[in-house]
Amino acid sequence: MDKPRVLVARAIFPQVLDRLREHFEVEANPDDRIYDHAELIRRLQGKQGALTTGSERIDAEVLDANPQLRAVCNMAVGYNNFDLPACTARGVLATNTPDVLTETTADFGFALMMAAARRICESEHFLRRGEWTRWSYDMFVGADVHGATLGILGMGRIGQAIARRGALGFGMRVIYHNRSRLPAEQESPIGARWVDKAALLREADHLVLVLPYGAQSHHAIGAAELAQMKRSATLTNLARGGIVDDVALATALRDRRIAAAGLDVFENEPRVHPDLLALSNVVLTPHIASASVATRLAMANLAADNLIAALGCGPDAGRPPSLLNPQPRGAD
Ligand code: 8YV
Repeated sequence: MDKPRVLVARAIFPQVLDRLREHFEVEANPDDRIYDHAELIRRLQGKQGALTTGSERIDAEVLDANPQLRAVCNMAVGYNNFDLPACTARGVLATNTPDVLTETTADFGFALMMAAARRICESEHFLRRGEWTRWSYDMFVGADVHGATLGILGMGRIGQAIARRGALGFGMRVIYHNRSRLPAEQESPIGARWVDKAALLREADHLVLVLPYGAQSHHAIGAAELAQMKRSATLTNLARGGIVDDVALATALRDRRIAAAGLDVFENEPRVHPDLLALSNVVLTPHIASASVATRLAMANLAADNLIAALGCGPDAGRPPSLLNPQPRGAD
């Protein structure tokens, strides 16, 4: 019997490609080109499955042009690049990579928050420019992290992992806002307290954004929200561009409405708004929160496990480990 055909839309670890080749006829992308929508649609012709990343948009147009497609497996926990209802309506299994990146992403979020609070990048650039000639009492004074109030918007797995680091490692008081409150047994070990969004903005010394992106969270942090924050506060966005209004944030940082920010994601990434690039009180990183070797390998392997199982192969045949649409039409 012919092996099913799959597209691996971006370059991934060769050993993961080898695993996929045991089950599938694989079209890979060794040059790691980013396909535009038309090319993605064309390359999916005749493919039963796809391993995608955040750069591939899987929408109704892609699905309707490829009715043979049965599974789309994202190498990311976020899946705002998928039109999930459109997948479900067409019986296409959709999967993501939760859990394997939680701790790595939380480490990075903490690092970004600390870099912003303690002005690590700004002071390093100053030193490299040869401007460090003497000590002074107020040189690069920033905000303490230990003992401060950590505010978390979006208390999912990654939010909770950041809260644990703050509470248990740095003696921080943790407040959070989320659609649903955590059960008491999850709140109490870290002393986390649910507050409404206004209180979160008002009380946080360091606000970290870890909520999913969608129509409801678009510009969840804009000029009005930034105006409610402490002038000494920092803002860290690990989640998705578009949750923060980048122009409003650049204005708030320029006017010292808030003290500093750490951003791993941007509204039009990989393009970064020039107003942000021009500021020294913002730490900018290129969407690398999950980028440890071990975690990226685990993400690629989980995406492969999902694809293998979704197309009826391997030990989990028919039961992909992280299925997003448990009951797609016609999938049983
Ligand atoms: C990915 C991410 O690296 O998992 C996510 O949602 O944002 C990152 O870990 C990126 O989306 C590439 O797919």
